[in-house]
Amino acid sequence: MNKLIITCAISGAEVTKKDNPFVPYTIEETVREAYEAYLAGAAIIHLHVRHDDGTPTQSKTRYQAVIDQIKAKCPDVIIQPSTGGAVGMTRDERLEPTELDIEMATLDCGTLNFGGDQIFVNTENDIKYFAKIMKERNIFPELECFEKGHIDLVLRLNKKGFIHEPMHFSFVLGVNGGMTGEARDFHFLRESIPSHATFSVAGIGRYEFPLAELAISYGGHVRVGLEDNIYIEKGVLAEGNQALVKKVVELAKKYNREIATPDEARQILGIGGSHE
Ligand code: KMH
Ligand code: ZN
Repeated sequence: MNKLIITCAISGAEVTKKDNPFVPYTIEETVREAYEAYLAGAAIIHLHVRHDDGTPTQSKTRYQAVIDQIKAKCPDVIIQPSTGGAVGMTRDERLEPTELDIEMATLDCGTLNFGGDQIFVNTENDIKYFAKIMKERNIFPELECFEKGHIDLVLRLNKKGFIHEPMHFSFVLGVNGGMTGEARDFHFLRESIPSHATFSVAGIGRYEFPLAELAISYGGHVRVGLEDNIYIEKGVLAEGNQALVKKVVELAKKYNREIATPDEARQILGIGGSHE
């Protein structure tokens, strides 16, 4: 089977040190978490940055400082800044990290409730705009889909020429307001994308490892990390992102999936090639 690309979502914008003290805020903490995840086998670091007090920010200056230090420790790792940011941020704020010299970023492909009164807004025009900017800046988008309707929208926008090949989907399942991450959901989504497209799963909370195992067994790729799940097992907090990545590496052994290096991940996804 193809090699397994592991992405580590080291911090996110919502989870806090109160939830798990290993959630990184400072530049030093963020670099440490990224490097440890890389050492364990993560080819891609999905990156959000925070101010030192934990407040999420999309400041390109902050991103640049973090990226420079991560790259100094592991130059080959793929850094994937978030363009989702945090709920309530403006389009331009969210797009700030795309002004940097980056090769990949997330592209959120639909609106959804995000718990309580929160709505994570990604209108059709937002998606077209984000896709256009990423294309112009030669940034490979990871297509974040939180439910089936988001995939349908991506496929429509692909047909109309707003979203380009090669398409790499991320099924983010288990958000309070999005689709659950049961096996039937996984199969429904996997069968809804073109056979030549690649996909990764990001299971939120208790869905993280069951979905990871399903994706591994069906040739997909996996995202784990404190952004998505703070526990290494039921009721036991993960002592950092590295532990979560190591658990995926162990699962991969069971299915004889080797772990992709960052350069192998670039090849599998088609990053850096000429995009149609
Ligand atoms: N923090 C969420 C509102 C992404 O990184 O692209 C959005 C998010 C998705 O985390
Ligand atoms: Zn994110």
